[in-house]
Amino acid sequence: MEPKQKKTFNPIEIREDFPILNQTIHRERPLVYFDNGASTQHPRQVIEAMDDCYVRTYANVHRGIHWLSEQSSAQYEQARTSVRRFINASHGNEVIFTSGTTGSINLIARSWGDANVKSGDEILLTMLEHHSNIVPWQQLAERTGAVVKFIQLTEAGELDLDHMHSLLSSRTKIVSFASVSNVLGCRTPVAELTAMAKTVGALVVVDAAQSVPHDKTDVQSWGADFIAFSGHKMLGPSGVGVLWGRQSILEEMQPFLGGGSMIDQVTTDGFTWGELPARFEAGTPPIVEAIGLGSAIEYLENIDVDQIEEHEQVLVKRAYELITEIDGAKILGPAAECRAGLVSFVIEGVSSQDISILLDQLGIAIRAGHHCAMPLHKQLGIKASCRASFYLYNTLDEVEKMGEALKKVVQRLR
Ligand code: 7TS
Repeated sequence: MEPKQKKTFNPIEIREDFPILNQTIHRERPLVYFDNGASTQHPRQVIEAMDDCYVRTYANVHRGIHWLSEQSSAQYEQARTSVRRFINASHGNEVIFTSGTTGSINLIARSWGDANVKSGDEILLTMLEHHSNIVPWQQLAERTGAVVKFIQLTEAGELDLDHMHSLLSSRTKIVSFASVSNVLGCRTPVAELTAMAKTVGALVVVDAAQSVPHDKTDVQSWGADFIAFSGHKMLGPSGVGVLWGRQSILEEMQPFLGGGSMIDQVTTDGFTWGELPARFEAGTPPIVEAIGLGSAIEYLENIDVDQIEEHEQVLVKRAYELITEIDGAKILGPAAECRAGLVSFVIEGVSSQDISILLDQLGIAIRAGHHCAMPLHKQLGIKASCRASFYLYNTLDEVEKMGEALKKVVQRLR
């Protein structure tokens, strides 16, 4: 189904689609949800699409020749088509459903990495990465004897492209980086980094978990070989995510999980693989979750991603101002103008954990901790930070509330 006429963007109207946001907690305080970097909430449309599948059309996919299986298989494949359209992939075969960003990156490390990476090869990451884009590569390095290297950040908190340049060599086999940092909120220049990596013939992987939900994604213009993202960060359910891979590379890759669906023939002597994308979707996939993700994409397509991005800019700019007014506050990462819709900060002499606990008592959900980016926190000389991360249903009024609450909380904790 092609997207309909886009709605005019209005966060107040949008909120009506999200039942979970319309509640009070902790002594009648309206819930303010600013933990969207971890996971987003679900509109009725997504809940209803999943519910409808369970109520009317659920069966396993690509197996039974019966009505229910045909219905659910068609809906599952429709979801793949929606993903393809949303990220501008050239073919549905390039869209593999996985369990999430973590599942996607592990798939690449196992399937492509084990076959192509040798002792002495180098895997280049950045200091911005989430553990999901570090540990699978460290595991690959342990298995193969490859070496993992990290591109450093500049004083301004951006990737140091000169350092990247100095690290690239004929030994660089893989370059993998986030398109948006889940801590600093900065966007990385994906096409430029990809072009640099390609000068030494490296495979390019983009961890797009924090950008696909918020920014327009065009995998063809990025020029990377793989991108990974998660359904639950873009209004969809948990348990489903996407690996987009260049078809010519996927065709050459061996599946890392074996089982049902991924084969063509199995005999007592061995097996032959199936076609794409089934080759990488062994076993029963997250059927209803993929259908939910398809519905989330249709919801986002009705709105216009550019407007979501603009709205988040307004919120982040105001949050930046309000946090900066607090004595001893330090915002991590670049200036408000060039960041995606999240802001991480520390406040001198006050524990991030305590801030988050007291904000929660006032109904405001933020995240405190290392946000699964321990190397970055270590580099910044801190153990933890607070993070407020926004999405299309958040309002300026909520940001003002957080600013006021933060002042009170810090006063109390000092
Ligand atoms: N990459 C980035 C950049 C992320 O932000 C996350 C999750 C992941 C990978 C992993 O995604 P998953 O769906 O496979 O778990 N980030 C966060 C976060 O910032 N807070 O909680 C989860």
